[in-house]
Amino acid sequence: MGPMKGGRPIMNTCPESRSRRNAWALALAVMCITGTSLVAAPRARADSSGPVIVSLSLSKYGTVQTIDAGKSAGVRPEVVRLHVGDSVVFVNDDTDHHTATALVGSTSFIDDPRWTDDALHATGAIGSGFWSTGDLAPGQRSAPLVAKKAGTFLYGCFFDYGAGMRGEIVVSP
Ligand SMILES: [Cu+2]
Repeated sequence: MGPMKGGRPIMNTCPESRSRRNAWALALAVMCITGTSLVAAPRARADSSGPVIVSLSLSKYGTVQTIDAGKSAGVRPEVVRLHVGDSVVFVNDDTDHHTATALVGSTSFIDDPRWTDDALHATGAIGSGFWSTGDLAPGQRSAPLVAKKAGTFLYGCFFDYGAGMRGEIVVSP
């Protein structure tokens, strides 16, 4: 196991669910012995990890933080850790429009990302060149952006980059 994904608690180690599983195993054994058929047994999803959520809000997270790539504000968490194949969803939790848009090829928050209006349209995937959530209205969620490649990928908001609205995505294999 690598680092924990998205800070989700690991659910399958709690003693209660383990004893419940044991009860199921016992019930199954009894049914096998008695020939009872098993109808629509509830099954846990094999992969319960959903997308990692990043909240965008300059009004909520206006305080500037310093991360590896430079100064960051308006995103939580400022640094997201994923594995290849995981996805991230950006949620606009603000009263203004925002984007999360790739700083392609940058290892630090450069002064001018030289974005065009392409940033306002949802496109791409993390680790394969340019990507953007597109323009997210207040309350809007982005489509899931899939991490395609290991590496460190920076992004910022098309509208508020100058105000420090920037974040970092670290993808491990
Ligand atoms: Cu913004």
